[in-house]
Order: sequence, then C-alpha cells, then structure tokens
Amino acid sequence: MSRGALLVLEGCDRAGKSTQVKKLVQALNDLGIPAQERRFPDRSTTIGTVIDQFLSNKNDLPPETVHLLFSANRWECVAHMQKTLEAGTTLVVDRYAASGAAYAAVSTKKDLFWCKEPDRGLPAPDFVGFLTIDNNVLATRGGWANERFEKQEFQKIVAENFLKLKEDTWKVIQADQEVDVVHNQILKEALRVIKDVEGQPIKKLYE
Ligand code: NYM
Ligand code: MG
Repeated sequence: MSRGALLVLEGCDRAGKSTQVKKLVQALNDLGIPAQERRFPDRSTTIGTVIDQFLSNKNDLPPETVHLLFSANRWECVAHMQKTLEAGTTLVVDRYAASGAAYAAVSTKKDLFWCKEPDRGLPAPDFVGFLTIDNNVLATRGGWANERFEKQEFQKIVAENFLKLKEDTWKVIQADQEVDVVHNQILKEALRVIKDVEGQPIKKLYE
C-alpha cells in the first residue's frame, strides 16, 4: 500500500492555518483520500499541558526549556504519525518543526542552527505551505488569544525566520486572499505531493 503524505501548514499566529488545515482534510476526504488533522503544540499530552500553561502565562520557564518541550512534544507523537502515514493516511499538520525554530530563535536569541537541532531526525514534511500575510493586516485580525509571543514586533521577526528556514519542499502562499482562493492553491499542491510520495520512504528532517 502506498503511504500517506506529511503535509504541514506554517505561519505566524492568526495567518489562517487552522481554517486551511480543516478545509484541506475535508476536501481530501471528500475525494476519497484518507487524511487526518494534527496540530502542534499538541496540548493534550503531559508535555503539552506544561506548554499550554507556559503560553497562557500560568508558569514561567526559561525559553530554552520551552523550546525543548515543544520539540519533545513532536517526538512523543512520532510513532503514531509514522504508523498513520505507513497505513496510507495523509497527515495535515498545523505547525511543526519550522514553528519550533522560527519562534525559539526570537525567544532564546540563539541562532537558527541551534534552534533546529532538537528536531533533527523527525519525519520530514513532504510539503510545507507557508501562509504569509502582511504584518499590518495580521494586526487587524481578531481572535488573538493573548498568549505569549502574540506581539506584533515578535511576529515580524518570526515571519523573517520562517523565510530563512524555507526549503525546496516549501511553497509560500499569500494568505491575505479569499479563504477559498488560498484553499484551492493548497489543495492543488497537496494532490500533487500525495501522488509524488507514493512508494517513497518517509524522509528524516534536516538529514
Ligand atoms: N510555538 C508552536 C512555538 O513557539 N514553538 C513550536 O514548536 C510550536 C509548534 O506556540 N504562538 C508557538 C506558536 C504559537 C503558540 O500555537 C501556540 P497555536 O498554533 O497558536 O496553538
Ligand atoms: Mg496562536
């Protein structure tokens, strides 16, 4: 049986990732392609609970510690992700390792090389859709959860970091367009990648 694809959507807070992840999973399922949604941080695990408390200002931890927890939160899900992909189900993931590095480089003030290292060897995304949006437009979008990192100046540097992390598997998508316009672009890429990776082994990140 051919494996599923690991598809990731990345971007700053409020870029529209969650909406697009849901629409993509729905569209793939409607086409008879098995696909499941996943998001990081996964706040449902023990590590995820600590991350959630940090983000909502209920605990205080050094930024390096939080970064390693975000990475650990991905590592604790690897076995399940791998099993799902091998069973032929595509995963559509709301944030992954690039969020880890892009945010940590701002919070820890360490370089991207240091920030990428804990995630080395994770299942590599077959596709990363980077939802980019003008920083001023971003500021006018509602729904800010008042979590840590949700500050305009912070997000601006995060956006720059994302672009520095861009690899061949990435596609930059202009997210300040109609929801369905963005969706159709992502769906087209997703269908191409799902076909391309059939019969290919799952690669390892940064290796
Ligand atoms: N975040 C997310 C990180 O700082 N590092 C990571 O590895 C991940 C996956 O968590 N502001 C940050 C980005 C967000 C915050 O994510 C919560 P979300 O998608 O708003 O639930
Ligand atoms: Mg958020």
